[in-house]
Amino acid sequence: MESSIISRLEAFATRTAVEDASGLHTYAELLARARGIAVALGGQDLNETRIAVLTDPGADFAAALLGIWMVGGIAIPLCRDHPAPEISYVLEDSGAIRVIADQAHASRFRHITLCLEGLPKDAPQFQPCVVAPDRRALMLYTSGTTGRSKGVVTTHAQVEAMICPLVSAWGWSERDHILHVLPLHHAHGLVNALLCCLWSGATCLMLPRFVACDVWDRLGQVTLFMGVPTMYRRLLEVWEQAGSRQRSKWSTGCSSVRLMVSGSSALPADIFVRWEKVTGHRLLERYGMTEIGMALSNPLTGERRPGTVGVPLPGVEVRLVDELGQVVDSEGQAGELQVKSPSVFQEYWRRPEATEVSFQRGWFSTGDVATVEHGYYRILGRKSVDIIKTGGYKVSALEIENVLRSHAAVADCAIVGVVDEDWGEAVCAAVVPNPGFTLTLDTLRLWAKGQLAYYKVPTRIRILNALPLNSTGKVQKVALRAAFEAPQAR
Ligand code: MCA
Ligand code: AMP
Repeated sequence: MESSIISRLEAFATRTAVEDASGLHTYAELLARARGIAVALGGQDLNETRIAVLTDPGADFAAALLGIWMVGGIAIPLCRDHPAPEISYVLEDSGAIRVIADQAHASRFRHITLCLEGLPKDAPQFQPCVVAPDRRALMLYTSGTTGRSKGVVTTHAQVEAMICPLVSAWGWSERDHILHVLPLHHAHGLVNALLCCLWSGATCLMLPRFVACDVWDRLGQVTLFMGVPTMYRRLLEVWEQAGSRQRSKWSTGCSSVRLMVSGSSALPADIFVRWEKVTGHRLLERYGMTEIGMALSNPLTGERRPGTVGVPLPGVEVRLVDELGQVVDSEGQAGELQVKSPSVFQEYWRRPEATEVSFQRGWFSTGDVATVEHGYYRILGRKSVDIIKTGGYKVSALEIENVLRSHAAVADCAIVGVVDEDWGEAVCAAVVPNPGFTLTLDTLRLWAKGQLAYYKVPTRIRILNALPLNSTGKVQKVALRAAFEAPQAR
């Protein structure tokens, strides 16, 4: 049996799968393009060879993903905004042997690139390979507490288990039309938005990137929208700055939308309230993680409680445990959230120890602390101060520290996530300069931009003579964070 997503897509042949900058693409065209790519990859079972993808958002991206799956490869979506060191790290760590790229990005890799422009538009004789559901399908890179990001590997069955509960819980159907503005190298944009859409035979309208006015202009054409809280805040800002005719046009457009979802980081209560006032929609907040897909969601029909992430999705078991690993079952008591579900990932790529320590007797430990209140879960924060969520992206403080320490002027540094209205948390750096060097935020930022993804580049800096340490010699990050948050520090 070929991968079940591919056989499902065949049933939607004449429907529009993707609308992008180059026009409309039917499901039949998408599959034809995927066959062309599969043949260019050799047309035979790749046995889980890693193939990276780097394109602008659109039908090419979807076709590349499907083409890789047609020949049993593991797909690794890359981020087009990442600087060369980040991309090289992912390629080396994953052992990817090819990058499928569009014209805009192909020149970045030369020798291992398969440029989409030169590939056949179809290979009608080609039959997708038989790929068992328990074979590896996807690798997404995500940060952890231990430094550089890790490849989260999911099988075809696990990808399907991420899609199916969302399709049923959020009522996806062929009639849906989603406005897609999320990055494609993370589960939010890839699974929740794109793959759920294709699985349902719906249409995905993919914009080149998130631009608030463009989103407002397009909302009237769709039935679904998904975003991170920073996007909703940006949308509210431009709405509030617009004239009254524009405002009313944008607000009225939202009546065609049946569902708007927020996730990837905590949705502030003020955004929930302002969004409802402006659009009439109560945002559906849900909780998930690259390693598990989505676990908790407010209901499609029924009460959506602001500040909570709802209840377990179909097939997902969750529990809270205390510091000793004992299950916490009293109302309102905080514990670490653990998850068991068919959608939980298989492994961190080539990191068996990291995989093992992230499970406790079959339960995946998320590192998030939560409570249950009247049946609904509330996320309180992360167990580790070294994990920062900024603009919906997860970043590791340790990874940034390691990079900054390689700068000649930096003797030592500490990175903390500081509460920020726009980004949720902002990446802030406390830096001890080497004697004889002067450091400014601008010079450090400029340099860091060449090394790190844009959302990992510090936005604020404090120059210190020494980092504050506790009695065991560890940096006092909680105190540092408080110093950044103090009103006089802003
Ligand atoms: C961008 N900038 C930042 C940050 N991001 N500065 C500080 N902190 C940040 N986090 C800077 C850029 O460097 C640039 O600065 C300027 O802001 C504008 O950047 P631009 O690229 O235009 O981005 P943006 O439009 O400002 O980006 C905001 C965004 C983006 C669209 C909200 O952050 C985004 O796409 N977030 C989505 C993340 C996501 O999908 N996460 C899912 C992972 P300069 O002008 O100086 O260069 S989580 C997940 O998948 C799990 C499963 C889940 O639960 O969903
Ligand atoms: P990632 O590792 O990038 O997949 O991000 C997963 C993390 O995002 C989770 O472990 C949470 O910390 C955070 N997250 C996702 N959704 C929410 C939410 N609705 N509220 C708070 N945190 C969230």
